[in-house]
Amino acid sequence: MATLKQRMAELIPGMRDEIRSLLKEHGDKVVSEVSLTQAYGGMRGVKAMVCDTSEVPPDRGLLVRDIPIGELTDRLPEEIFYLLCVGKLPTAEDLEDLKADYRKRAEVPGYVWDVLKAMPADSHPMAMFDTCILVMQRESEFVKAYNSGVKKTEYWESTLEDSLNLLAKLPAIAAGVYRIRFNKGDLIDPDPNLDWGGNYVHMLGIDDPTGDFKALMRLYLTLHCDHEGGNVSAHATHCIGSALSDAYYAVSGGLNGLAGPLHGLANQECLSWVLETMEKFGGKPTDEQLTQFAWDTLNSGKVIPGYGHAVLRVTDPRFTAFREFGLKHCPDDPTFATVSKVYDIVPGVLKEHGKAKNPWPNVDAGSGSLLYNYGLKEFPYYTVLFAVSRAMGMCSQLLVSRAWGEAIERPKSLTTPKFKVLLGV
Ligand code: HAX
Repeated sequence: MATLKQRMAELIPGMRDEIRSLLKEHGDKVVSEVSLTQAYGGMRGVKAMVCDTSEVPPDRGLLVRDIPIGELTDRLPEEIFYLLCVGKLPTAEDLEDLKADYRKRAEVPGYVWDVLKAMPADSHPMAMFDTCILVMQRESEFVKAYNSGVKKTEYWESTLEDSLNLLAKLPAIAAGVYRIRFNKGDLIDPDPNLDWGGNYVHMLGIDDPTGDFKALMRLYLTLHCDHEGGNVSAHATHCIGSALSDAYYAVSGGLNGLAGPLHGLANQECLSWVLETMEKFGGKPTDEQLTQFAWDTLNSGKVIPGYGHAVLRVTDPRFTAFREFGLKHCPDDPTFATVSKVYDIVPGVLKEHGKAKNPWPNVDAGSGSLLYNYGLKEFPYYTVLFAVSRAMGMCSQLLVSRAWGEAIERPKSLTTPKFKVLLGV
């Protein structure tokens, strides 16, 4: 941790100065206007938040600290967390340091397993995962620091401690959720020689003789790391954190938002939609069959999971990265082949349907078929993988906000009659 903390300590004073002088000189300037449609429409497009870790230009997709995600696909998730926090990729030495630090912090408190085992057998894996994070809140270093009266300018240091303690444990917790929820037998100890993503596969206990599943997991954890500040889970984490709730409260809360079907749960829904088509048509459907199935879904008032996006207006580069992985490693797998066919057909159907502003696939459209191919077949579990990764974005956003001392969130709401008065109607 020495180097990550050191690099952040070097960076933070300059960042604070920059923000302070920007606010001093330009604080009164208008950056966004809000229409009534936006107020009732999920605040879509309102520029009223700050996120310095990543950005999603609608025509390019995710940039992590200005680097397109497509250029980061061969990086380890550990490198991505460092990049999110510091704005630069780590040197080989910095990376080794962070990996060693994760190893030291990886042990999960025994009471977490007791809580997991006490949960009802049909609990959703996301509810189990989020509960584990929440139950560890008592470990918070931030709470101890806050209660002992540390200065506001130092809040980020104990937030970094909480973030690292939390992230280091997530693969073991997530794997534990899998093994307990799906009756896979005893928990598996981590392998100290493996990295964060590789260890996750090892602890899931799914055979990986070629190492390809570990490669997929590293890619998965890298691709889902962050997606700017306004999506439901990032915004929820940010909002909770702005009350100076610690990282355990904030990340657990944000992940509850990720568990919604319009957000991270879409990856489980997506695979089930693909499998449904295959079951209905006895394998990979024809173009006509799939077109009809897509229309039937839309006509029954449902969305086609994995397609559309609140911000993106092109094919998600994260979908493209998964697709390239699939084309390289399992082009003939029937589920992957069906996902490819869906990609050929569904954008045309959505365009003709005329509602979705973005007819193209998002990150969730293809990942499930790859997990399925490697033997991770329990798709209600898929959002947990997303959550392990997204916790990196949540923690880094929390750290950066705390480092420059962001204010508690408190936008103004109005009643419908008050809006009418405001508009003179
Ligand atoms: N299928 C059918 N209709 C769709 C659609 C889809 N895939 N995507 C959008 N629409 C519809 C919307 O439901 C909306 O209809 P109404 O006017 O009747 O409400 C209309 O098109 C306009 O929506 P939009 O402005 O294009 O999209 P939003 O910003 O409102 O919503 C969503 C973005 C991602 C929620 C939406 O595209 C959707 O529901 N997609 C399917 C679910 C999904 O894949 N979610 C995962 C997104 C990525 C993510 O966050 N992962 O975590």
